[in-house]
Amino acid sequence: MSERQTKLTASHWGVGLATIEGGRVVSVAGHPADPAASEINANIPGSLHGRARVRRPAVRKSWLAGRPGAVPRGQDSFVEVSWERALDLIAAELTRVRAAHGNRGIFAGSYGWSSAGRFHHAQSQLKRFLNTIGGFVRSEGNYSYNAALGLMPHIVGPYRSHVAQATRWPVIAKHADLVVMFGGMALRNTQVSDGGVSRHRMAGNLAACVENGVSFVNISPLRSDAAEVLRAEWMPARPGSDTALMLGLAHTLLREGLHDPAFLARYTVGFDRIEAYLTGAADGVAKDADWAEARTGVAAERIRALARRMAAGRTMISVAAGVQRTDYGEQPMWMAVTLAAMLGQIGLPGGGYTVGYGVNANIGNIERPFRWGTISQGVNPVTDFIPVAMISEMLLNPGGSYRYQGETRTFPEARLVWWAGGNPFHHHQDLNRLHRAFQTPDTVIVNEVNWTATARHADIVLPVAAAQERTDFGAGKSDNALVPMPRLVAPVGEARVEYDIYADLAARLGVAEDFTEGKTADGWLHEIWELTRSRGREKGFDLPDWESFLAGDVIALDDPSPDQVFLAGYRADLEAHPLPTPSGRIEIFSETIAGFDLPDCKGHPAWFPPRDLAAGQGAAYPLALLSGQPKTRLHSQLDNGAYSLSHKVAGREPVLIHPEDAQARGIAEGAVVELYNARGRCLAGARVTDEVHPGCVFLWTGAWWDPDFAAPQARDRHGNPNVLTHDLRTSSLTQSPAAHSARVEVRRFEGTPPPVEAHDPPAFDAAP
Ligand SMILES: Nc1nc2c(c(=O)[nH]1)N[C@H]1C(S)=C(S)[C@@H](COP(=O)(O)OP(=O)(O)OC[C@H]3O[C@@H](n4cnc5c(=O)[nH]c(N)nc54)[C@H](O)[C@@H]3O)O[C@H]1N2
Ligand SMILES: Nc1nc2c(c(=O)[nH]1)N[C@H]1C(S)=C(S)[C@@H](COP(=O)(O)OP(=O)(O)OC[C@H]3O[C@@H](n4cnc5c(=O)[nH]c(N)nc54)[C@H](O)[C@@H]3O)O[C@H]1N2
Ligand SMILES: [Mo]
Repeated sequence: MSERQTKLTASHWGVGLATIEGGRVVSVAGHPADPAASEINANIPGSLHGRARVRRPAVRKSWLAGRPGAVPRGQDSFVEVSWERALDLIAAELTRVRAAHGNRGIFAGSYGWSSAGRFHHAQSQLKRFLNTIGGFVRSEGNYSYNAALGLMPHIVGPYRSHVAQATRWPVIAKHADLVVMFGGMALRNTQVSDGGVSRHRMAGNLAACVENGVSFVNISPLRSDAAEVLRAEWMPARPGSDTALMLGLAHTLLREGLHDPAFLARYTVGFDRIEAYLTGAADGVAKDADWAEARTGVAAERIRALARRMAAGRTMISVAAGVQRTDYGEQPMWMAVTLAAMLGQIGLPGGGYTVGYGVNANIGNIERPFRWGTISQGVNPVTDFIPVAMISEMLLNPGGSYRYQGETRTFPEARLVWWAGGNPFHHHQDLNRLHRAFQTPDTVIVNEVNWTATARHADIVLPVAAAQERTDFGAGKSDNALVPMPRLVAPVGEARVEYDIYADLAARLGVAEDFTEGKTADGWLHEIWELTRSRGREKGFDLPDWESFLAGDVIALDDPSPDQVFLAGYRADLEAHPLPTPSGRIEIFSETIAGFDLPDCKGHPAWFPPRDLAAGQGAAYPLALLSGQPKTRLHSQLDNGAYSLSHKVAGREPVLIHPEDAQARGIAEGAVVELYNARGRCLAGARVTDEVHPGCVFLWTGAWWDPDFAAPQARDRHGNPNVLTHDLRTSSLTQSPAAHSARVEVRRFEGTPPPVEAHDPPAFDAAP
């Protein structure tokens, strides 16, 4: 009989208790101390030991044969090779590209979440390695809240630190009367936090708000973006129309004298400009509630009533990150800040605004008490970067120019692309365009656990150990706990720990000592733990030594500021605590942004209709496509696990469609449907539900892209929304992804639907 063991493991969705038997992980349960453990854990066994694992290094057949263009990337077969051969090929290619093009020819932005674990962080390891040989072109920002990262410093201050300073939910429970949620506050998203989450507190904290009589309004196309316990009033507005709705609210406050002129005068600059825009003095159009009704579909009387309610008590305005992942996504945030300033409650407990509640498990619930130890990525001598969502632009337009933060910049020419820990063929928009873009480099290298669509677009694929196959420790970027991550099982096939791969490559390139500093992975773990321990000691925490920690349980530390109120210091004394903006105040009008003279972002918040609608696509493609984060997995990770598979419909990703829209198209629950527009098409399984607003369809992100290159528009058989989304950015201010703004039409799929092949490995061939 094989031995049965239980060990801890950490992931972005929480602490798991894994049962190991016969060298396999057979189940993963939540930690008993977690009040709302995530079911995503149930995906781990099936995915970890699944058919899709990359088991041996593999090289694309045409590339290996020296005819790289013979078959397009993503459509070619692979030849498995030894580690020696794969690393020799990479070392030779790195040397060639650096000699011919310099390190500016290497693009290794490598955006993606990879896995939890302080040391074996895929991106950090790759970047550290490349920095020892002269660096690489990086990417800036993220797909999550890029417009916030780019806009907020101009108008209030740095976004990341402001999110860390978000008012705590227990404070809201105690002081707020009303929470107005643009984009809702989806509990499904609060399963996750970057780097890990030890306890899921959000559901409990929201329940406490309701017990204390706080009311919630859910302004979102999806009713379930508000947890049922909130008994929220649902006020669905047309996707992409939040700025218009907020302008209508602001106009009502102004006209009825419900705003706070004293607050505006003392704490903000530029209110006169938005006032002129609201009244129509600036452009002849009053942005009143009737004007807003025409753009949002929300009745003018409802808008007026909400404005009065917001002014009558303590109101928290919340904007979900999803709302800024839209065309002109900077505007609803800027307008939310303006609206909160008009109410005059910024800096008061339970009042003001927050962009990002619900974006992860910890915002407003907990913070880390100090910075955990980490491995240095070294110094990158290449200063070039691209905004993260311009990957296709860069690959298709080398040398081309673009605007970003007021600058005019030039795309570098990427000859070698290296991705470790991300899945652009899940995360980027307009995948058919990305497929074309990925044909342009000389060489693509991908380190992967699984045969994702991105791995299939590589010339060289390196099989890497999954998080459960290596020893590490977990510590979330916004969490208060340290989690031992002992290795649970040996890596499958020939998969290796990435640190060891780079150490071997560094030796081939003569920089072994620079990369390893003479240490093994285990040596680094000791060092990073000691660094964490000493930082803890400075804050009065007494942490055990590495061996005791690794053998023990989760260590939870105290919340550094449980009573936190966002911008309370600024409100109390703005001379002592000015904001880090040019004026030191909240900038309702920004001279800086106005000075950039951009067509798609003015000096004050303004209304721009969504692009596809403005371009007249509304008639051909009458449905708004929303593509939020999936409840059953993290992005594309673990899509081949049991929990994710259990929610598929007819073997495909479910698409939520309102009964009226379904009936008009003859679509029944459970049917296979085809979603299409000018950019692409995909199959999905119909879930007919009034949870989604009429005129909107909702397709979760993360179903592994399964293109059928023989079908029109390389039809995806599985239901990946990014074959339908456009990859235009929010605006030329921040160049952020705008995935939530797309239009589609849906029809019943006639005939026998083709099988989904995305969870199988690609075709393998003998050496050419
Ligand atoms: N349409 C649409 N698109 C979206 C979004 C949306 O709302 N709508 N959301 C966007 C957002 S917010 C985000 S953050 C992105 C997420 O996009 P990604 O972060 O790229 O998505 P993941 O599926 O988490 O990809 C991580 C990959 O890393 C691999 N991996 C895991 N561990 C390791 C490791 O240790 N080493 C290596 N080398 N690989 C590893 C996994 O197998 C997986 O393929 O998607 C974006 N895309
Ligand atoms: N289970 C799970 N949790 C996750 C993740 C995951 O993959 N799985 N990913 C994590 C990551 S990386 C991130 S960045 C966060 C993302 O967190 P969010 O950005 O908050 O999540 P989304 O699901 O993209 O969007 C939230 C909601 O916004 C609504 N919405 C979309 N467009 C509009 C609009 O124009 N107006 C209004 N009012 N509402 C709109 C949609 O109904 C959607 O459900 O989630 C994190 N949490
Ligand atoms: Mo994200």
